[in-house]
Amino acid sequence: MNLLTQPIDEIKLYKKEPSPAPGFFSNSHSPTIYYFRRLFGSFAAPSPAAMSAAKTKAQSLIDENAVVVFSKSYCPYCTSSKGLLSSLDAKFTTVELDQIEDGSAIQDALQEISGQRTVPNIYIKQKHIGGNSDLQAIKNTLPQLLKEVGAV
Ligand SMILES: N[C@@H](CCC(=O)N[C@@H](CS)C(=O)NCC(=O)O)C(=O)O
Repeated sequence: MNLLTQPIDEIKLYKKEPSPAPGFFSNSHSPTIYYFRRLFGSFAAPSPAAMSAAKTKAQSLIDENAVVVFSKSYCPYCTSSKGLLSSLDAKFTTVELDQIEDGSAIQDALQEISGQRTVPNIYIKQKHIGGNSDLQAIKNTLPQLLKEVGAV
């Protein structure tokens, strides 16, 4: 057979299809790739659609709650901010970005919204306060502010 003169459709017929992996891994390309995806998938940049959804979600959380703390459960600065708000008996909404699937996309969205990427990322009545050091810096006026926005 002369492959140079053969129509392309016919050549395809001779191409050897890869045989599916047997048994348990027949749906994934290889166990190694599968586990690497599980391990490092969260570091991949969110798709434009995921990014847009995350931005809408972040903005809604900011718009619909008097006090929002975007946080990570293991972050000591976040613990300090949540501790200060709790000590003032404030009602606040916490979003633990390390415990939700779209946390990393929301963190990217927050950077776009406020220019701040670190956590805690705190909003009071839609105003961007900043991080823990910014919250601690307004400690003296915070009780009054929380009262004004109806969080105490
Ligand atoms: N000066 C900041 C420090 C905040 C900070 O460094 N947070 C760490 C977590 S403990 C952070 O956001 N690291 C980057 C990340 O988790 O993506 C503040 O007072 O809030």
